[in-house]
Amino acid sequence: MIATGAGKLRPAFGMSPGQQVQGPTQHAMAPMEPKASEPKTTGHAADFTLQIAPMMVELAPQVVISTIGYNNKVPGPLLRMREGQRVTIDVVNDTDVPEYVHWHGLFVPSEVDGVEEEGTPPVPPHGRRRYQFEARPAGSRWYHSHTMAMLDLHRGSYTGQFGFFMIDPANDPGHYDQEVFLALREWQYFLSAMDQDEMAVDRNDPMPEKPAKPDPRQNGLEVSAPLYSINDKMLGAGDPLRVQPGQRVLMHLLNASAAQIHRVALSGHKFQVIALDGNPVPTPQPVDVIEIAPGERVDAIVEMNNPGVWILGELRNVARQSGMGIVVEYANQQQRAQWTPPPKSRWDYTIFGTTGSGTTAPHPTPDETIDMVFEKVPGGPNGINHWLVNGKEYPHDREFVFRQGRRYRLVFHNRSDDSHPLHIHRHLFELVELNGKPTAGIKKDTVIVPAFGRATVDLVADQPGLTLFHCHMQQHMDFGFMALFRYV
Ligand SMILES: [Cu+2]
Repeated sequence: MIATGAGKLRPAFGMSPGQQVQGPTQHAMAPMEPKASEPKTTGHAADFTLQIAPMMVELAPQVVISTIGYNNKVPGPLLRMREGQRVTIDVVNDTDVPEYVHWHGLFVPSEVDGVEEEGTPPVPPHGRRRYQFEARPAGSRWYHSHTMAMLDLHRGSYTGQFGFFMIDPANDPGHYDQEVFLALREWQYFLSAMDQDEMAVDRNDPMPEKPAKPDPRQNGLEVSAPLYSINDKMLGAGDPLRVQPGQRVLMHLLNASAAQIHRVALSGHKFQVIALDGNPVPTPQPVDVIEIAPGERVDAIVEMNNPGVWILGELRNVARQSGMGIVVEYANQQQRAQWTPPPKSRWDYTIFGTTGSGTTAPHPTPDETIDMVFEKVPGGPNGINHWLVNGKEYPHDREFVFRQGRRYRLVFHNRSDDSHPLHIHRHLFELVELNGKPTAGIKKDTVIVPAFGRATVDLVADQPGLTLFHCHMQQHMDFGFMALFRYV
């Protein structure tokens, strides 16, 4: 998905045929309607329509998979609008099962957040539902299916139901020459005891939550996949990303995977990271490698200052050779695409923040601290790993409670040997500490808590309504790794 034109907004996108950007239609905004489930009663046309239906994806010549997608595209149509705009989205469900479309990273009420646990009504099978909300905050958001999949690896985030949702700020800083949207994905998920996600854990890492004795139980099944892509194409199968020397390319990276944390590099280049989860960082920094977990977004500018033909791809050879990459081709360069492994580097969110110096505490004192402890139950029914939040699988007898206007400090204790991307709905949090390293100013909605690690985040409870919290790996979420916050 490539959009050209420096910072220009809709509708002037140079996209491949059939890949049309949906822009809001111009019309007078109707007053808010009652919760619409009957489209006949709605007074005006929607700004966007998403149709959920089975589809085929040609990942490469002669490699075609079947999945469920939005508008017969993977990713679905780019939904783009101005911050604060009131948006109406009709969702048509041409499948046999109820669906939920979740607007990830937006401040929207529970009734339209697209989450069953929060009380959003489903889009019924062969029916439709209208979602209406105000688009905010500005930044790289996304939308995706939020149904439970359990043992059905052809539902929820295992499918192609995901897309980019860009909310442009009132003042677009856009100092770039080209903008690209890159969604990382795997396909044809299966269950296996081999954990592909496992990245060599650095034994020197602080592991503040590591128990004294290792768990003797046999590990259970996790989700793996044989095929990888960026957007809908395996490495080499799609059009290259064509660039000119001297260009500044703004890359919107999204990990739309159901299961895997990815690390990517662009041979011969650095990424200047400017935003995490769509939120500008206090200290933009150049990095060789971006690590991005399911649910996360990273916006980075790449200075095209090294003419050639290069591969932007996953660091693990198996993932890149199975498709996770895209060729970056400078004008008038014809050689074979090159992959050169990046210098060894460690992803560290805190380098993009500000550090508290001396006596000035960068974070206001929280009104309350909530400790959340995450543990794995290896194996279990069907050999699947199960997950506990404070000793219990979801649902919990007593939910976690927010009082409106209060400032909360959430401390995530990961007592498992996997890293987990933890996501909270309808709110942003600020990273306070990661494995003992303090930081400030980094606003996110999803954070990787490393294996046996600890992350502390602050959040102001200012979005009344049920609020779901979960690991963004579909299988972990389905098998216990969820909690519900309730406002009192
Ligand atoms: Cu997880």
